[in-house]
Amino acid sequence: LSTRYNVTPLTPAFRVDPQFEADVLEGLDDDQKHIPSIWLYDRRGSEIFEEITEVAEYYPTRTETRLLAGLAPQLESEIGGVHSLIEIGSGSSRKTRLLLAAMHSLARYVPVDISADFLRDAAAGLARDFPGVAVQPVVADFTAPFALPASDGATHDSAGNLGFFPGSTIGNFTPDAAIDLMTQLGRTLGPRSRLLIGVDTTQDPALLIPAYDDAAGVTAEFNLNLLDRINRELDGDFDRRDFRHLARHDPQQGRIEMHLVSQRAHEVHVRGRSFAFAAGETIHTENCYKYSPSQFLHMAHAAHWRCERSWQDGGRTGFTVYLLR
Ligand code: AVJ
Repeated sequence: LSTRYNVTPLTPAFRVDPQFEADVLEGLDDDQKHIPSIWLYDRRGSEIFEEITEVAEYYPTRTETRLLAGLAPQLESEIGGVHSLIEIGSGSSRKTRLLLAAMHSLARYVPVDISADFLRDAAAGLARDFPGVAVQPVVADFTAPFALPASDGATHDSAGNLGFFPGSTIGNFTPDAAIDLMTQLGRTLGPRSRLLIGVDTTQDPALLIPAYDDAAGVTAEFNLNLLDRINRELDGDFDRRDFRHLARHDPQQGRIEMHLVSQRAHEVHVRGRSFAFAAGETIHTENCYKYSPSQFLHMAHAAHWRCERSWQDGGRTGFTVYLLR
């Protein structure tokens, strides 16, 4: 692909990401062992997450896709022209295709993702299918400030920037971290930009538990892949048979937690350091907050965004897509 690629050099698989190592060693040393959920998304993890989105019990993707299909035809006139679509945590960019197909003023698409090789493939596919749109992928941990690549041709006004943050990925952030992230996105996207963001809201355990612990075990596989990744990249000796996937709902905090539960007392080694596990002890690997509309709007306001429109699922999930300005 010969388009203006603004891609940081891809990290070869054999090179250890120093932040991954630091996060794992530090997290395994804590009283409640934990590893930031961002590390679930190596190439294999991103692939398994794609499988999750097709699992019958996992309702968010299907619900949001339906909402996006409905709102996509109105979006451009609602906003009054979009120059750049910037997707935060783009993954496969599957849902983005709905927007790209409906937006005729769009000049470029900037997918931002942590999984470099997964991103490169997704970007290449989109560039092929939407030849009129410049695709400029950015490999970045979007939780840290990142710069938009320079758009070539005439510089455009940031009012033409539309951020796209679907999938309820905002749910991976605590309320304070979500406010920080949305504030930072506002700075990155610029004055008078918009943000289209999907937020899951339900606290119904009957929906949530199966969605995060599906019968086919795809989510369990997603979670356990983290142990394989540590073994592969950090000389770990985890035996995945010693751990079980757990999804638990915390109604107080309004979130689903994913854990890996040690099945017996044993020791594990990572980078030459040893970590003791008691039977039943867990590694906390992900939080998925389910923010109600009032909670979410409160956070958005704190991050200096205003809601222009929202589209809510009429069914049990209450999943909502917001257009913020
Ligand atoms: C990608 C963070 C939106 O929280 O639903 C799915 C991740 N984890 N199943 C979610 C996830 C387990 C997903 N997000």
